[in-house]
Order: sequence, then structure tokens, then C-alpha cells
Amino acid sequence: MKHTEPTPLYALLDAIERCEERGHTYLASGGVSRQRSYAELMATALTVHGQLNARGLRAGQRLAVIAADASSFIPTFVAGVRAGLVLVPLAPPPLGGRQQSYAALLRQIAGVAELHAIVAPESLHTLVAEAMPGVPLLGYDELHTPTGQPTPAPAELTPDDTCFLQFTSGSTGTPKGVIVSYRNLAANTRAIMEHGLQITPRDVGVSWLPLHHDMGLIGKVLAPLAHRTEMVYLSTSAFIKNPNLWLDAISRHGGTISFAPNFAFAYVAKHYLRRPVPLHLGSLRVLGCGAEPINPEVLAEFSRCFAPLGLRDGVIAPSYGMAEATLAVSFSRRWHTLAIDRHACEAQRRALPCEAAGALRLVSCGPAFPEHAITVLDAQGQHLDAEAIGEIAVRGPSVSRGYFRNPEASAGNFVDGWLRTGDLGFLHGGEVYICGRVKDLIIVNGRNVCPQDVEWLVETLPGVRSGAVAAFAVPGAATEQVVVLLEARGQERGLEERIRERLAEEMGLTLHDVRVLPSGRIPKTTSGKVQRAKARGEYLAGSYDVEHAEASAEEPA
Ligand code: 649
Repeated sequence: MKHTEPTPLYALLDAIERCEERGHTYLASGGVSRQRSYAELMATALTVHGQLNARGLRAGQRLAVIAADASSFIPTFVAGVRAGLVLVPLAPPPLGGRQQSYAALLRQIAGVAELHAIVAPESLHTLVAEAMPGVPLLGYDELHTPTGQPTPAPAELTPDDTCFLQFTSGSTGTPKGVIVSYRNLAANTRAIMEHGLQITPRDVGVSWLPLHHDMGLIGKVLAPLAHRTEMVYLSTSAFIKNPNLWLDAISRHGGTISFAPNFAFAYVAKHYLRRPVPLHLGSLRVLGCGAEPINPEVLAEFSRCFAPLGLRDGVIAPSYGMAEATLAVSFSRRWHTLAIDRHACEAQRRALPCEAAGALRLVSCGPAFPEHAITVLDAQGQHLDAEAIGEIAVRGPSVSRGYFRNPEASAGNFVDGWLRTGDLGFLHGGEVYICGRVKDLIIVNGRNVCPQDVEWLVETLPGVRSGAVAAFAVPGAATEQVVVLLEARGQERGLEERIRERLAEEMGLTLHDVRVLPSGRIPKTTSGKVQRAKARGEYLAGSYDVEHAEASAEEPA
């Protein structure tokens, strides 16, 4: 079958400008929401384009944009597309401090991206000016003020031009900017919207995802823009403070599609059980889960919790992807699991289906999208058969051509037309199952243990914060040894002991060390993923020793 080329985003701007019947709703924490049609959004984008042009910015130059609230970020991004600029979306500073590491991240990105200008909310100008000296700094307010001059013509672009650079944090080293072309973006948008979601003009998307990260930016802004999908946005910080707001927004606005990482499913269900509110979830037809290993227990618990509120069966849809493949590479319509033999997995790296008690249960992330392929490679780069566990590699029109000005990293990950993902997993029945990151694997006494297995078990204990556990290996005398760091809600007495007992009973693991930390101490990426390698580095450097001593001192003897 011959596939036609999907239309690139820049060629859809006229159609978006004419769309008055659908648009965005921006929810504010105070309860006042604002609505804007796609036509109004484009009118603002034209104003911003005028301002960018007046400041001498020209097609091909790189413009960083710190993702503030959706209502100012989105038209600014669209203006950059219209101007033919290479956009560089950046995270806002993390909630609750860590300003120094944020400034360091900005400095590193400025070093790689050679920016021509940066747009930041006025409140961050001092910080940004210090972190990125010499980069012209623009404010959202000034960009949203009309110049009084005629609107510049849209830039002339081709599908191979770069739309944006998606910076990924990585656990160590400098951040890498994935080059996302208009062709990549259009291919992935088509796969997600037409094949995966079978989007219709009646759909309503709801998102609290960070706007700088691929899932929030492409999944919830750019793909919906291309299809002029009705969208409701609330901020990530509002969601973190009150997780009920997500399902409440779906309930009030008749949301049909939403996506979130696994931690959010656990977080929302736990919070809801403590503070129930009225909800009607019958409108939802796809509730996607991706971006982190998916815990089947969490999905089952979420379904049990919200089925009485109208959440329909088969709505939860696991999805797998990464920035290097633009966003998504696979999608599963109805979530299901496969149980495999733990011993064969850990000792021989084979996925042997097995229904015995204690089997390892993994969630299917579905088959590769049309025009895309998934394979599994061994350490030498040879293709393996189905059921063999190895490194997942991906091919297809969504796969980027590499990292911006980083030939070594590009040559390492983009090999013979395949993207090496760094994820460990296997294929079964044409569907992909992800076991975790290759580099995070814990090898102890000849067993290959996936850290999330340990982390998920720890998370089942009362008092442990969801998505705030890190398991990793440190060198030991004969074999590697396992360390667990976790953040706890309040003071749970005897938590360390309970963790050690549970892991010994359920997984036969003896822990070298367990550290109960205050909230916010486990390192995470700007999109909220636990950075195990960084946590390990900090642990080995002794960064957690002081707090640990203080925390234990508070406990009665
Ligand atoms: C993951 C992105 C998941 C990511 C999302 C499709 C209205 C509303 C919505 C809409 C349209 C209209 O994490 C993408 C697919 C969203 C469509 C929304 O459409 N990228 S990343 O580069 O930051 O990280 C990639 C890594 O995350 C892990 C892997 O290690 C991967 O290399 N990861 C997973 N691990 C286990 N299981 C999964 N399912 C994973 N997905 C990503």
C-alpha cells in the first residue's frame, strides 16, 4: 500500500486561522477559565510573529521558549513556526526550589543550542539573564503587544526543515537536542491521531502535562493543533497541588482523550480515595498511559476506583515512545498484560509465558504504528527473535535524524537506519513489552532485576510517595548490591524494616541500604521521571548521609 505524505504543520496554519468553531480552554486555579478559538489563537500568533520579526529574528535561527502558561506559550510557539524559527522549548523552574540546578541546565542548553534569543516570563528574567548571558531575552508581554506594522509573510519551509529541538535530560552528561523535522512531526501526528486515536471533530482533549516535554507538547498541543481538536489545559503545578483537578476537568468539559504517566494514575487514585469529589467519567474514550514503565497493579487499582464513576472498560490505553522518535511508536487499544517466568527472564533474558504465582506481569504497549517497525537487538546489535529480551530499536518516518551538533551521541544511538532506544524489552505476538532502561538494570547474584519491580513493591507500603522511589545497584565485594531510596509522607515508624522484609519475602532480595528521605530529594527530570543513575551518583557521593542521620535522629529509639 502506498502512503501519501502527511501535511506539515506550517502548511496547516491557514486552516487553523479559519477555525472559529473549536479552540482552547485554559483553566486557572482560581476557577476563572478562559476560552479561545483556534482563529483567535492564530491572531495572537500573528502579533507575536510581527514582534519576532521586528527584533530581527529570521527563519532558521534558534529561539528558546520557556514554557509558561499554555495561553501565552502556545501562540508564541506557533508564531515561531510561522516565522520558520527552530524552536527550543524549555522547562520552567521546578516547583519548590532547586533554582541552581535549573540555572545550570539552562547554561548547558545554551552551550549546545547556540540560541539567537530566548522568550521567558518576566518573573524569570533575572535568573535567565544570569544563566544565559549574551542571549537576547524577550518577555511574553512585549511579544503579545501589536507592533502596528503589517504582519510579515510566513516563512517558506520544506518538510526537512527543523521544527524544534527537544532537549532530553539524560542521567549524566550534557543534555542532547533531538532534531524534530516537520516530516517527523507530521508522520507521528498522523500515526497518533489517525491510526491510534481515530480522532474526530467531536473529541475533547484534556491536559495538565508539562508543555516543554514531548508528550505535552506534541501529544497535547501540536497534534491537536494540526487537527483543530478542542483542548482543555490546566497547569502541571495546579494538578500536582490538587490531583482531583484532572478528572474534574474531564468530568466538567466532557473530555474524551487524556494521557498521563503511570505515577499520575497512582497519585490520582490514592488522593481521590482520601478526598472524593463528584465525577462523571463516561465521556472518556481514551485514557493513555505512557512515558514510564506501566504498573499493571496501578492500572487495575485505577479502574476499580473510577469504574463506579463511569470510567468505561477498555478506555485505558498504554503507549510507548520517546523524543528521538518524535513521540509515540506504539499504542495498545485495550490494555492487557503478559505473565512471564521470573527466573527465565532474570537468568536467561527470555520472556517465557507462565501463569504460575509469582510470575512477572508486564503491560503490552501494543504493536508498532503503520510505516514504523520495532525490533530487539542483542549487545552486539544483532536482531533477536520474538521473546528474547534485549534492546528495543525503532525505525520509521517519525525517527529523528539525530541530536543537534552532537555527532558522537547521534552515531551511538542512530545506527543503520534504526534508533537504539536504550530500553530493555521484547516482542510477543507482534506487541512490545518494556522491562526498563538497559543502563538501570540491577545485576545481583547472576539475576537481572528491573529496578521498577523493586520500586513498585516498595510503593505498595503505606506512607511511601508514589513515583518517588529509586532502586539501583552499587558495587559490592562479590556482586552488585541493591540500594533503595524513597520519599515518605510524614513519619512512618519502622518503614525501613518493613521494606527489607517485603523485598526479602517477595523477591528474595537482601538490601544493602534503605534511605527514607524528605519529599523532593530524589532527582527527577523536568518531566518528572526518576533519574536512577543520578540518584546512584549522589548516593555514592554521600549526599544523602546528612539527612538520613537527621531523619533517624527524630525517630524514638
Ligand atoms: C512517551 C514520551 C508515550 C516520553 C504518548 C502519546 C488529544 C489528547 C491527546 C492526544 C491527542 C489529542 O516519555 C510517549 C506516547 C500521546 C498522544 C496524545 O494525543 N519521551 S522521553 O523521551 O522523555 O522518554 C522516553 C523514555 O521513556 C520511557 C522509555 O525509557 C523511553 O525511552 N517510556 C516507557 N517506559 C516503559 N513503558 C512505556 N510505555 C514507556 N513510554 C516511554
